[in-house]
Amino acid sequence: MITVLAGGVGAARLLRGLVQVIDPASITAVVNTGDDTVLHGLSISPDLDTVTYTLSGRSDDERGWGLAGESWTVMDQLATLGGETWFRLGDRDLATHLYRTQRLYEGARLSEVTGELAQRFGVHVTLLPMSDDPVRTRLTLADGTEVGFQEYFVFLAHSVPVRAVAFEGAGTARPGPGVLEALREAERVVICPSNPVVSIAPILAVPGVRQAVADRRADTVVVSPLVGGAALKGPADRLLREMGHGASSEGIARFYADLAATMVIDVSDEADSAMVEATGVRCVVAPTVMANATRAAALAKVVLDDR
Ligand code: FO1
Repeated sequence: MITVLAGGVGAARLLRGLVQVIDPASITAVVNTGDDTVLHGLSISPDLDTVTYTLSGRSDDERGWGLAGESWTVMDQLATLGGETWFRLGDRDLATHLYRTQRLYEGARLSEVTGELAQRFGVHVTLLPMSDDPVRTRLTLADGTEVGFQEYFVFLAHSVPVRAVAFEGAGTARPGPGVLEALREAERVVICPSNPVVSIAPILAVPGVRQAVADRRADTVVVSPLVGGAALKGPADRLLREMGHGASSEGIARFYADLAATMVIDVSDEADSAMVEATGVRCVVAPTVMANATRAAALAKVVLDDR
């Protein structure tokens, strides 16, 4: 079994590569729920949905979230009513949130609902929420105001400086069912090229998870989310700098030094490999920009085969 720590888009891309190279049923994804939010009374789990939709082949890859061929009738009507429409919920996507909200209301756990949705979407990778307990990423902006993740990422278009990041509820959250076992039993643990500060860190903040990954350091490989010191999408480079880690291959290596023995960096960053190795992390250089499924499969091979 291969176990991956997954955020949103970057993780979905690598998973799409992994399922081409090995049996999807042999892959378990521990997915970030720190982005989860309640809007219009609906329970929304963006990273779980992005991974589910992408693996089902029904995601809108252009947009990076939600479903392909989406219509926006409800959002348009809500706008005429003066409702909140800054967080765009497509008509089909809404069905997912209605289903999840109803099941949670009936007392089902997020992990159960995630399994039901994965099954309905024909996804054979095992998707595990990092926790069934609520963990919410909160950001304190440079001006002192505190906002929820989606307010930062969408409403503010992550275009504001951040002073601190916290994961509300992490202290009392329990690892989701199967999470620690998946980390202990995996032949290989893969940390996906998701945002280290707000997509991977919340997973590691769930008590027991960081240690479980550290215990597997020799078998853990991380794919850098940066290419040339920049994120391909989203605020990873800015947040890494703002949190004092540095937006570089070396900064990423230090961020994960006690968790992963190996790091994959892009060919354009080949010159960084000596510095990465100086941090005690073995460096593998390969194309990490997953522009299409073929490139994703090639990177998946590197991630799996290299020991
Ligand atoms: N991202 C946006 O930039 N704008 C949106 O309106 C938006 C809506 C949305 C709805 C459902 C969903 O699952 C994701 C959505 N996202 C949107 C992406 C979301 O903010 C990110 O996927 C994560 O939270 C960060 O990876």
